[in-house]
Amino acid sequence: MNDTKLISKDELRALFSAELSKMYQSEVPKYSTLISLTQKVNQDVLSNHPSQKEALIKNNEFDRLSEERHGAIRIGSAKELGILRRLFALYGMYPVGYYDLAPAGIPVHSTAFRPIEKSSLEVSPFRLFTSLLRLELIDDAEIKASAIHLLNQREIISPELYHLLVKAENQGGIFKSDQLQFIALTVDIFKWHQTATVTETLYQKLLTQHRLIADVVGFKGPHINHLTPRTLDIDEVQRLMPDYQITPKATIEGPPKRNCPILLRQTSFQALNEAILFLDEKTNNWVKGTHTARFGEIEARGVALTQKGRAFYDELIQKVKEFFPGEIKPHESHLYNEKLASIFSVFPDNWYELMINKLAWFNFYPVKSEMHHILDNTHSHNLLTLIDNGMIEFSPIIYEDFLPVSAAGIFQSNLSNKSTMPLKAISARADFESALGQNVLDEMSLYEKIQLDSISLCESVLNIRIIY
Ligand code: OOG
Ligand code: NI
Repeated sequence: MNDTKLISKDELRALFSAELSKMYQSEVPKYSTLISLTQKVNQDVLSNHPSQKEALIKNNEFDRLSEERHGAIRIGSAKELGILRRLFALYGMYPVGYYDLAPAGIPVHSTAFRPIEKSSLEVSPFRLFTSLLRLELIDDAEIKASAIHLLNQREIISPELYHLLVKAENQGGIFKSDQLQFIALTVDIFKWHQTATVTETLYQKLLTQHRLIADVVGFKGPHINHLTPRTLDIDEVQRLMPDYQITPKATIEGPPKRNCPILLRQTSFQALNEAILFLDEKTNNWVKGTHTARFGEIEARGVALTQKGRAFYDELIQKVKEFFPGEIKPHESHLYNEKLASIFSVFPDNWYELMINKLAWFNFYPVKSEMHHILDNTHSHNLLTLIDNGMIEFSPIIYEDFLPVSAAGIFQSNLSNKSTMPLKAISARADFESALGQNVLDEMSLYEKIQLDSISLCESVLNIRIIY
């Protein structure tokens, strides 16, 4: 093998995602169950709806589907965020979006590390929702000091991995000969540690501040807390979960079931109560305890919305929250779903309307046709006319990001209800970006670029200028 050949970031990310999934399956057997269930439901959808299969193939989404997942991690310090940003860049994963969870009473702010180019997304859209604890929101000075002290001492990256990282930064990527070790050492960062790094007394104190604080500060590293497969029919997975001995949360987060799916719908099962060990400072023996952090989640993805579409979505979801401000109980789920559907009935539910009203982002394709030569290239053509004349077709650009209201719902359903903190809703985006070492990328610009590139391609194939 040629030692100094670089492996592509896309290939590296696909392997990393697969290895992480393998590890999490061995750690959390219920995650394996969730994968089997999702695969079964996806198979059924594909065989019962050949047109949906065709659409996926056409949109280059078919191949990525079975490998598609996102994960989530929680980290404790600016230093950790900075180093992970450098590491993920080598996997072609860049920070997109700023999510402030403080208004929902959760002491973190987050970004999603993900690929950004269309061609990279087609190879592996793997994303990691990464939350940084906001220790400044701990009000107890003594607990805050212990947490900061512990996190300052913690090294989440091994010296071997740091060495490979610096080498890769200098040489412009990972050599094929280093790839296996690089991936294995990266996966290691996110493994579960059964032993806490704090005494039970301190753990209990951290817990009184917030469950998330105990989850981050009490352990050696940022264990992956869930991996989420993508399903083509989330309502069906939700319905079947109990048959697989999995209890889902009462409702699916996000928009209602629609003919033309928008954004993101998610559901999860309760975090597991897991056995852990604390070191008893008096006897120097390990003592048994429990910790709840890791859970299961599945999601269905639809079209990415434009600023206009997103503002409309936010307005409607806000209305729903006004009717159902707290966590929805299982016996209320029927009422909730009815209300959700009725409030969203004003949101257009066919692709053409979403497109002409510029509510969503689309890929445009020139249709293979002998008619092209009749197009007069001495003047510009209107995109809509070209669509109406059958010269151009379009398909949805899939949403690759997250939703803060849904994320808050997922966080909360896995913490206890008591676990929200009354936090002042002060956004700390500048602090987050300075810890990160760069500004987060703007998701809207990324979708807009994909759409514009697709129009440019139509222009060059049809040899005309197009106005949109
Ligand atoms: C992340 C919760 C949010 C999502 O998909 O929006 C989330 C966490 O619990 O760390 O997973
Ligand atoms: Ni998630």
